Amino acid sequence: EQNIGSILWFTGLSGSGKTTLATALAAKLKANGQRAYLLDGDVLRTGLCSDLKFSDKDRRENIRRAGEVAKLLMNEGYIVLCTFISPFNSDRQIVREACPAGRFHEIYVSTPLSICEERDPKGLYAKARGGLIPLFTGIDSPYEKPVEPELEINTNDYTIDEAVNYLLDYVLRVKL
Ligand code: GGZ
Repeated sequence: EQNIGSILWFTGLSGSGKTTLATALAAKLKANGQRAYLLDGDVLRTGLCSDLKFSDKDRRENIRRAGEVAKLLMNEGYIVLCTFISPFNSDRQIVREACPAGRFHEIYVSTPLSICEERDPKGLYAKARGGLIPLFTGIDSPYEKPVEPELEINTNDYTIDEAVNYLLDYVLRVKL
């Protein structure tokens, strides 16, 4: 049982807290002796997906590649924490359906746009509002909320520690 992998798929707007939460959760899982691997949008986009931009078509291809890599790692027994905006329900659904039942867990990081924009850690929202970044998610490119996510967390309502413990409780409850 210990070696069955799974995918924790974090979806949400830029600046919603996906990477922060997944990084902290991965550290806790590793400290518990579990094999965890963080697959992050920003990282993939500098390498495997460096040919892709932000059209709907490129985002779709980005998620397809991310899903394929995640499956390889899952099949080696890893808990794969994926952090991609992944704005389209259909793309997330394709990855879900390619996983054995119960191995894909969709975590909706539902921090509202207003908060993400207020945080603006990289100044991207300001640039997008100023017309310097076209097709920015939430501004002039859509984000489709998950229909039935396994978990939802609005990072504006909790400290990072609280949020990570909430995720850890879930991981224990579903026995990953
Ligand atoms: C959305 C963009 C864009 C546009 C650059 N739209 O907050 P970040 O900076 O660090 O994370 C965002 C990242 C999104 O990459 P993903 O691979 O997760 O996107 S998707 O799943 O939609 O393929 C953001 C930055 O790239 N970024 N331009 N136009 N985010």
